[in-house]
Amino acid sequence: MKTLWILFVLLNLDKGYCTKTHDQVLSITPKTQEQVDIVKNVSTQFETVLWQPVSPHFIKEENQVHLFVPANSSTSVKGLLEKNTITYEVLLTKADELMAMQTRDNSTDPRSSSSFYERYHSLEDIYDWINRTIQDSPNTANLILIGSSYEKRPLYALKLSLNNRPNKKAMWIDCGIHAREWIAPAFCLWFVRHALLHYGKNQDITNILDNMDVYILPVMNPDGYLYTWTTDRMWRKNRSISNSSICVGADLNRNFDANWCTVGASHDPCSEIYCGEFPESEPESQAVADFLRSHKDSVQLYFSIHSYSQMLLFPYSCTLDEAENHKDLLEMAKEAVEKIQRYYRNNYKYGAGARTIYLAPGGSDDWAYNLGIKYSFTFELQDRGQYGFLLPPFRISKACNEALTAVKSIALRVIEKTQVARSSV
Ligand code: 0X9
Ligand code: ZN
Repeated sequence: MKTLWILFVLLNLDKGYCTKTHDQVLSITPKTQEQVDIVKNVSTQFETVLWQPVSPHFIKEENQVHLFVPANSSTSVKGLLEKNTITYEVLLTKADELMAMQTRDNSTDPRSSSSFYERYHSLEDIYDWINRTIQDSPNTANLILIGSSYEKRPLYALKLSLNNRPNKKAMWIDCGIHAREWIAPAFCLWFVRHALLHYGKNQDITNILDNMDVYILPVMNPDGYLYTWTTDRMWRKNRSISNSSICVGADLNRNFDANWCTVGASHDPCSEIYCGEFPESEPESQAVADFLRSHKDSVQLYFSIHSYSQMLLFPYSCTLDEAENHKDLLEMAKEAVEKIQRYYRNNYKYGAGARTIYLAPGGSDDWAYNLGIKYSFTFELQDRGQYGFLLPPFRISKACNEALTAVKSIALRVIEKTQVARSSV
């Protein structure tokens, strides 16, 4: 009898009668204004996280909404959508399993093993990696402490300086301004490895490093990044405590002094696009701004690495106005994106931020641009929503290689342009 009962349970499990509910990501397309309002409500009233767009304010008719729905909200959210005949499909059926996959085998391995770079790493491991990198390459990689985070974690940048030419120019790359965009820190590590391993062997990276020093900040938002590993994988902002609200964190990419907190950012500390109390109120954005201010004569090229949506953006995002060298920026972005298409068969959109995605003031790229760094880009890496922020480790290599191709293409153009400019004075 007991055996029969076990058999019965097993059979039913197989048929799915006892199926476990999972965290999921839904792609929802509201078709009318009424449906837009319902989707906005769903994203705020239920325990869900909006992946795309970044804030309910941007939800529009016929535009896809990517919504992370934890298992416990699944029935009510889907029920409500169905009741209102709102079209949706399940983008990720088992997001919880993907999350588990992303943190598997994250422990420190010898960096010689290439698979180290094809995995995501905890903050502690990244700090450890930084230390080992400067120890292993003492003549070429230097450690710079540019400040500390709200919770007093160090903000370490690496300076890659491969030769001692006088008056060398520089480029800056920051990664992980938004905590949940894990592919971004992975890219910073990828870039450093590529530079140190291929200098003198690969013509492009050699040319770049012969003409430019590279400053790399692998994790611009360490408190947020740590929080995504320990508590909430979907966290975006930093972890600063507000004195006017119980909500935590400011969006560091709305906290720079570029049309700060105008349309496209929010004064509400509970919003994902909260601009902070005042420009550079957050220690992380202040540290980056201070560093760039004091190096503005040498830094010619700025990159901020984000995900997801596959876009190469340039100023402005804080206004619909065109940047003064718009044509140059457009040409560089176009060339970089064409290379990605040619070598990796992947499509990236490109253009001025405000016209390509949305108005988003207070961003680091616009601020750097206004400081005088005339080649300034924000890179949204893979993918387009298939996995979104939960891009699996097996996709890291391609995502980073295609971004690397684009970064190198742009850096080479900047070198070319500025050398011509310098030799003609
Ligand atoms: O909204 C952002 O901050 C960026 N997109 S993300 O999905 N990674 O959050 C885009 C930033 C574009 N540049 C500026 N807003 N300045
Ligand atoms: Zn981002």
